[in-house]
Amino acid sequence: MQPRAIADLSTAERRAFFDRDSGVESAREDVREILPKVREEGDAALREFSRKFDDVEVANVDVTAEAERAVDEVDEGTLAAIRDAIENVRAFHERQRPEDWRETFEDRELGRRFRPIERAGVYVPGGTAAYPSSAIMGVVPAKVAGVEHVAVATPPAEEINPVTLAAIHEAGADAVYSVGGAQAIGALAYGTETVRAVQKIVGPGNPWVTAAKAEVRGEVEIDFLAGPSEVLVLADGTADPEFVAADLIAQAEHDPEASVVAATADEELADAIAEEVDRQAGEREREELIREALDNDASGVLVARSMPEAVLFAEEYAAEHLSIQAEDDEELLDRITNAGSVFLGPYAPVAAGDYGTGTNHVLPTGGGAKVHGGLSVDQFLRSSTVQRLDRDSLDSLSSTVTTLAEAEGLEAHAESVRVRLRGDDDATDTE
Ligand code: HSO
Ligand code: ZN
Repeated sequence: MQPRAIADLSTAERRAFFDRDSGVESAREDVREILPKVREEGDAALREFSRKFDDVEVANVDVTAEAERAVDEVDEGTLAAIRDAIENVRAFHERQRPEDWRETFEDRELGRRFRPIERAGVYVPGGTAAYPSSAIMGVVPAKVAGVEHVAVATPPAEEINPVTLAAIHEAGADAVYSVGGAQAIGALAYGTETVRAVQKIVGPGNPWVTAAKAEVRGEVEIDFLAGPSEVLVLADGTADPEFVAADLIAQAEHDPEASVVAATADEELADAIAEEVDRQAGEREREELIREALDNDASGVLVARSMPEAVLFAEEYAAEHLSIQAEDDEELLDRITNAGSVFLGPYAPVAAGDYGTGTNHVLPTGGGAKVHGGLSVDQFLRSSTVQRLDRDSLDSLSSTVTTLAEAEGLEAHAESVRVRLRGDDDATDTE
């Protein structure tokens, strides 16, 4: 891996970093064939697609009881780690729960109340790795929000990973379905004989899952489109190249399409990071996958002429994970607005947030951090606004309301105010 100067990047090279293609567009056509079949044929379609795409003959689509039993199959150490992660994620997400409030504005009592949606679906990916951690990240916030029915869909297998099943159960899922891919999203969106339709679907997945989420959006709510993992490390001369390289490699092992970037104004550090990346990649179990991600056009070690130039690059990139390994990390963070989750200092590897600090790892990718944040409790809540007026507060507002109502030609609106205030003078007279 050769460091490159940001100033020397061609327009096409810059675009590769900023317009990260998650492969979702090319999956859309397939998904448009899968979803209608699920809607029309229900469970039969789920079984057929599991046979076709996962090469599995699914006995029971509903594996809720298996998830409960899996807890006994998992060794003690793993179960303890699952429970510790759940505790940390719960504690952080409890803190996000908004309070209902009422306040007086002049003489009007106004407020907001928050109530959970009733039914949520969480997609837990399978694939080349198992993702018990993603089960925790999806289910726990929904439960903390108070969602009554939280369903999980995860791809079928001869034997579904017991650690994934145990994590799904321990996190508090109410129903677990053995179905993956676009068909899982269809099942959660439309419902089948076995699968209960939900109101909102969250969680990461492969391009077919993501394309299916894009397709059902409108009929059900979704969190956002989450593609391959990304990390951008902003580093200064104080950073340890070994740590920076390890963070790049860790996210690279997720996906050949992962985008991993280090940006620094220190040329020597850039060389050291690039060397470390090459060396460490050779020592990793998933070396081949890692090297593919490192060769990706959206990955690289970049040299800026100054830290402000590196910051500008980070802002435009809008990383899913932003790691700042620099002496003035807080000052650098002050200048950043676009980032899904931020990791400050040399001892905050992204992997800590992936599994256990308590923050959520379901985060916007592909620049999505410019417009929304990661999965959180409020995404499972909706709010109602509340107002209470007494006769005096209506009186003081009446001219504003009746004037605007008449300007809109909505005389009955104005009258609904006047009818309440008629005889107002009498009322004051008799006081
Ligand atoms: N880094 C991934 C989440 C994950 N890492 C799951 C390990 N397991 C996307 O944020
Ligand atoms: Zn990760």
